[in-house]
Amino acid sequence: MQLAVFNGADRAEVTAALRPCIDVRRWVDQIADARPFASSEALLDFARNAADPFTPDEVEAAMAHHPRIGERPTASTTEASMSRSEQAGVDPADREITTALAEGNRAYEEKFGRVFLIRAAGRTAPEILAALHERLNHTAEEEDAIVAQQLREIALLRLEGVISE
Ligand code: 2AL
Repeated sequence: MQLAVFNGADRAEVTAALRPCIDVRRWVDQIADARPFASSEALLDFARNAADPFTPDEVEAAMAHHPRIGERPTASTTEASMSRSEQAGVDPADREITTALAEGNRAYEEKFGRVFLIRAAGRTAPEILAALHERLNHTAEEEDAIVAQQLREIALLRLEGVISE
């Protein structure tokens, strides 16, 4: 969507475009209400600030939308297609890496009680696996901060993809 269209569109259309970036109503509403933006950069800066911090409830709600790494969603929603493209570095046919990721995901979920979440775009499968192994050593508090940061990075990258000048 072009920035000029985003600035002038009805609220419903704008919130529908923003929600697949991250399903946090406060973030979506604050951005929709702050229009018009003078540039994509101004929009991204505003969105970055509105995402910092996310409350623990917002993190939990947003997490529910993210499939496990290595489990590409097949749905035809915008969110699922964003997720597939973010996970493009993980080849589902590579059994060695998908098995290692599945084992790591299981261990992570057992320890932290939620899905392992990482900004996958721009990362190779071995990089994701290495991060997973390292993060398994963290405390719950350390992971809370990392997960919120990964959600911010995913939301901002998605927003960048939604808006053009
Ligand atoms: C994801 C996803 O779907 N996209 C991304 O960047 N990370 N999932 C995850 N569990 O980390």
